Amino acid sequence: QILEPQDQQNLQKSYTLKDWQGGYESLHQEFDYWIDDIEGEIPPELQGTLFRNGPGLLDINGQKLHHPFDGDGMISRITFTNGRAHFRNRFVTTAGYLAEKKAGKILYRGVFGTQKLGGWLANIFDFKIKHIANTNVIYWGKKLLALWEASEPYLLNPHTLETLGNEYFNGVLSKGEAFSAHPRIDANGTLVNFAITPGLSTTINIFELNTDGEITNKQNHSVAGFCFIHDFVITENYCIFFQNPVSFNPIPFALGISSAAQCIKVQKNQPTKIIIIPRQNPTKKIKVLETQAGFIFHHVNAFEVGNEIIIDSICYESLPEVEPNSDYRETDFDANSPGKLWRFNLNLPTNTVENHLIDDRSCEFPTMHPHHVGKSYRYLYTAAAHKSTGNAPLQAIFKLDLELQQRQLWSAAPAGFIGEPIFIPRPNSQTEDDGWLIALVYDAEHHRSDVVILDAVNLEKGEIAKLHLKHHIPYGLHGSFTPE
Ligand code: 3ON
Ligand code: FE
Repeated sequence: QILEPQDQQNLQKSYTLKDWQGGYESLHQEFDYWIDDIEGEIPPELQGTLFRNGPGLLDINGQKLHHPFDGDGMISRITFTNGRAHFRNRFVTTAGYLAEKKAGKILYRGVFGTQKLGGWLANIFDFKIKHIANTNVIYWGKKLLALWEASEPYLLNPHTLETLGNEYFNGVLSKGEAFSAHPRIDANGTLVNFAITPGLSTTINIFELNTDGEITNKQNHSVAGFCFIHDFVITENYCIFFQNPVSFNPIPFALGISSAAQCIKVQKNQPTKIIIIPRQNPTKKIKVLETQAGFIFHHVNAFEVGNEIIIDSICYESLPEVEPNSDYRETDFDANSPGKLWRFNLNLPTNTVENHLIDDRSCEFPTMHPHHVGKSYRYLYTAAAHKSTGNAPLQAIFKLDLELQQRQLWSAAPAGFIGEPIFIPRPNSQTEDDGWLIALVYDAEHHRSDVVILDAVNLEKGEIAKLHLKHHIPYGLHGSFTPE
């Protein structure tokens, strides 16, 4: 059979597995320098600091972690000032990080499959999981906080990135209490966050923090069944949670055979429960609607229109395998289902949900204008695959105009691999997409990372500036920008 040229192109991959794997090497060194290897020009109006978090170590003294989500949190800080940029990175010195560094071996079980050496016998009945701080980092109320959803935040010095201890918000959190890695800041400048304490029934806590970084309100709710909820959305009046259709069998975890997350199985044909909790007036009842959504890690945004709530989310048909004997470095992208953007329309009077696919492209780490959180919005940005269909590593930034259904793509393929983009509004901007997108791009050709700055109005004109770091940064999770 003779293939048409476009089919041949489609068969060709935009990446090699070997190039992609390079971004999963540990970074041991802690750096502190002005970036001087720059292509293009840093916009002088771009002033402030970008903080990023993610696993910095993918092994402990050569013993490989089973999954990147088990890696110790490392904070990177890029400060933009008067057209220059400064880089610094530092590990969050959690108790577990320090103990394993000293011992030179894995001492704890990780949530996503990392085990102590010695097989199940070495892990049986060990329920102590390692508390890491690798998922997000926010600067709020003059506090720099490293977040991980299963326990309390770590407080860091925003300049030196030194770990100062845990943050309990004047005793509102108790020791070991969860505080999620996905806070949302509403239009009034209130930070809203949640916490999940799973069990046979699950507790959902909702926190509101003022701009001084104090918790001013804490609600508790109990919902039926086990929950794995990584992210949520807010609107003016509601907090909304998608209870993924999963079952949890803790026995293999107790017996030392597998980790907690490996005991979670997606129940493909079960509905997702959408839990709608009023933000004010807690006497108003919680509403639970049902839909078919597969598995969700991240939402983009939500907003109310009349009696409807509209929510945009990234949905997977199933969870990627984290099986005990698998190696994430050998991921067969074609065998996993891609994350795709869906819109959910919740009709509150009729208790019905409609959903539709927004775009077929594989994507993850969505973002948008910070002032439109919980409100209607027009532009969505996300890391995405280079090609418009199929599952592949994130190599591109995709912009969607939800109003005019227009799309733009900036791609770093074949040797570039991308993490979460952050949208930074231009000071005094008048339109929603007037600003910059900044992302870390792992360049496999030079085994180093670049800080890439794009004009969010037009991604396709190419990068405004590309800042070459002296080293790579392992693929990260989330981060945030502060104009301070
Ligand atoms: O038994 C419970 C179950 C459970 C899963 C107890 C629990 C609370 C300890 C728990 C813990 C959950 C945790 C710690 C989740 C952490 C998640 C995390 C660190 C990251 C999630 C990232 C999500 C995505 C979609 C990343 C995508 C990355 C790429 C596409 C490639 O770079
Ligand atoms: Fe996340």
